[in-house]
Amino acid sequence: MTVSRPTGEIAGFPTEAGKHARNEIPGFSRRRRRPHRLGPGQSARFRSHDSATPSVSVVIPTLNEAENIAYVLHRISRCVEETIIVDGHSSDNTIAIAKEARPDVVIVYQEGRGKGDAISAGCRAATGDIVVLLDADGSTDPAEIPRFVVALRTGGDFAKGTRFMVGGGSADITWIRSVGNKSLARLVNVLFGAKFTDLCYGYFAFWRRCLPDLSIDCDGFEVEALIAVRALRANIRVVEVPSFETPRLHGVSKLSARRDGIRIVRTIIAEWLRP
Ligand SMILES: Nc1nc2c(ncn2[C@@H]2O[C@H](COP(=O)(O)OP(=O)(O)OP(=O)(O)O)[C@@H](O)[C@H]2O)c(=O)[nH]1
Ligand SMILES: [Mg+2]
Repeated sequence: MTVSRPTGEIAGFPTEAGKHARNEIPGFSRRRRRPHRLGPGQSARFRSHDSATPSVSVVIPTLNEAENIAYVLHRISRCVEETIIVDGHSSDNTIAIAKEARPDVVIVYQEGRGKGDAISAGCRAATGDIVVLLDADGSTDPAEIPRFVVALRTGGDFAKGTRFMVGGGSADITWIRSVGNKSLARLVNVLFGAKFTDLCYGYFAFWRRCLPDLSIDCDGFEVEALIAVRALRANIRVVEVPSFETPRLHGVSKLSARRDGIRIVRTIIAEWLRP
């Protein structure tokens, strides 16, 4: 993986900051709590070791998204400290357009293949207190980033976007994918005693100090399920955040419902069997 920061410096990874990421986090410890959602009116809590003004890194995996990436980058608030795109060997001019749209964008050149590998690389390159993941196809609106940040600042460790709770929705999901996604969420809920309303959705955020717990080590579209299940297994506090998904602006999906559905089931079962 190679990281290109806007200074023009091209650095191999891990960086010094990345190597010491775990040490940077004072008071990091595993907590023994059952995951749950914040309820309406539940009081906001803030841990002393979480920065009062956390910095935010946005990580966006891209694979041939030249027609969409400028729209997405323009919608990211200037309040976001770091925007990273992780490119998976795009054969179009995604990177050039991204640099033009947002000159301060950090480019990570993915060495492996697949969305999971890209997210893993992007998270390792991120330096913000909070890491937000969203897609490059225009279906996940960066204007919703503050919702995720608020959910984390008011007690959540991992904020998972959901299209299936009040305030969320989708103008994109097909009937077959909706049924598949709900079945997979139910499988996770039964096996892990969770309450997810949505499993396979690429919009989520977490405190970067939780990255070691998530240990993202998969390649493909099973990445969202893997991260959600690892968050449950690590007993970090999971909250759901309503989000509205619009159809991708241009181009075609890289996901295959059948192939990736099977990979997701395998991932969930493997995590359940893992000691
Ligand atoms: N770096 C990288 N990004 C990828 C790869 N595969 C997909 N992506 C990106 O991951 C995001 C989600 O991929 P999509 O093809 O939109 O999949 P999806 O959102 O599940 O499917 P649709 O709802 O039909 O769009 C997009 O930003 C893609 O460009 C990959 O192998 N490498
Ligand atoms: Mg998409």
